[in-house]
Amino acid sequence: MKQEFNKICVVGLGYIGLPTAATFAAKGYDVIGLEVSQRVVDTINKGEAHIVEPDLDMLVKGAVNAGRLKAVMVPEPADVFILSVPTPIAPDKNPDSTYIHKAVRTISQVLEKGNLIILESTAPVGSTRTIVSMVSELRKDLNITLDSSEPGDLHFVHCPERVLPGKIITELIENDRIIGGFTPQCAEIAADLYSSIISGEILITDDRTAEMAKLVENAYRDVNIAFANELSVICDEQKINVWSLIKMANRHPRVNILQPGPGVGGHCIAIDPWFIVSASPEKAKLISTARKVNDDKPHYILDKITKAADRFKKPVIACLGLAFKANIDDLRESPAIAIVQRLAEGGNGKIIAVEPFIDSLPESLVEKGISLESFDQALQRADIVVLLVDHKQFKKIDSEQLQQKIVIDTRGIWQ
Ligand code: SAJ
Repeated sequence: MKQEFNKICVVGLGYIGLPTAATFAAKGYDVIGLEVSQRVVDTINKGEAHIVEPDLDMLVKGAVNAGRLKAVMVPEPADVFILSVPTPIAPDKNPDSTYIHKAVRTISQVLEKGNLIILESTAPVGSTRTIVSMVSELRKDLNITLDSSEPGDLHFVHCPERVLPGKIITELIENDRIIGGFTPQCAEIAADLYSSIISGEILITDDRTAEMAKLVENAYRDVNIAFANELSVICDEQKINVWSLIKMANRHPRVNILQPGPGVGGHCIAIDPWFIVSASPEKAKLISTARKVNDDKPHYILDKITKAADRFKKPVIACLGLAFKANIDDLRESPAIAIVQRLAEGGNGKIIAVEPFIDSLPESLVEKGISLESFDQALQRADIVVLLVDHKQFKKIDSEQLQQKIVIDTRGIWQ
């Protein structure tokens, strides 16, 4: 079924929302981005991106200059609403859908018959249906049926984002895309829209399967990283170099072990598996164990650093990298941040952080007496060098710079 969509409203201009908004704008749609942060709105309306992501700056600049992308703080009517707001977990590890619900209440005021509402945020199974029932409560003037076999005035789908930070623009266009419709007709309409921006294949299903598919993809990766992390701890105990071991094991045609690290960070892999555990706590045994293995890894690394620091009176410890993974500026849920913070709290000497992708440290680290220094400066001063993120800037190093220092390389880049 063909439906004409011209104006798109993207709710939440973060790591997913902004690239999505700019990509639709580049294809000729009129796009407005609804944001709660004045700073983000101002930055985007100047034609700049507030996050570091390859090619994003150029895309945003082009879209804003062409008058196709505008950031706003007050909702306006549109043909399509794409929700890309955060879905964190609460301290008790249950999903926190507050931002989705807030976004739904906001857009409800301006929804019109024929609108397509797309949930792109990763969300617990059942979230799309909750949105349908929320809108049906909030807009009694529209015909919104909770029976997915009957068509209503609005169309609802879940189309999970699946892009990898650091490659967002490429993957946004090239990845296959799952579209789960509240009704088959909803999915068809959304597929028509996405086919105008993506070159990957569109896979159509129902909303609940689409929600679960996204959670499963990230849980699968988490379990596999947990295997690598557990292996690294076992190998430490058995005095085996885990990096050479993995390289060799991976030469088997059906073995592909991932890389150990200081823990799993970011707003996705470390969070989404809990949505499955929260819904099926008795059944999701492997998924929940993997989460615990990965969550334990920063403590293990911290312990290693503390033991090394005990050999000095007041050691200078250089911690290389704060982002949750290589070559991005995203510090959300970063194991490196957790390690550096706890190190400082433990009074383990002078802590220097090196993070080439940021200009200033978060206040929470400054308060703990941590300073941000250049790579060279930090190497000169350090007694202990801890490599936490495999940023490209850290890969080239003169081995002499590490002589006389205790080196803890959590990513295996200097092996
Ligand atoms: N990590 C390791 N070892 C590895 C791979 C990753 O320790 O071998 C760590 C990273 O350092 C990082 C964390 O895991 O701390 C997550 O990094 P990642 O690159 O695996 O994933 P994200 O969080 O950047 O993006 C993931 C992707 N999901 C999958 O690959 C299944 C992406 O496609 C999703 O769109 C994204 O989550 C999301 O938004 O859900």
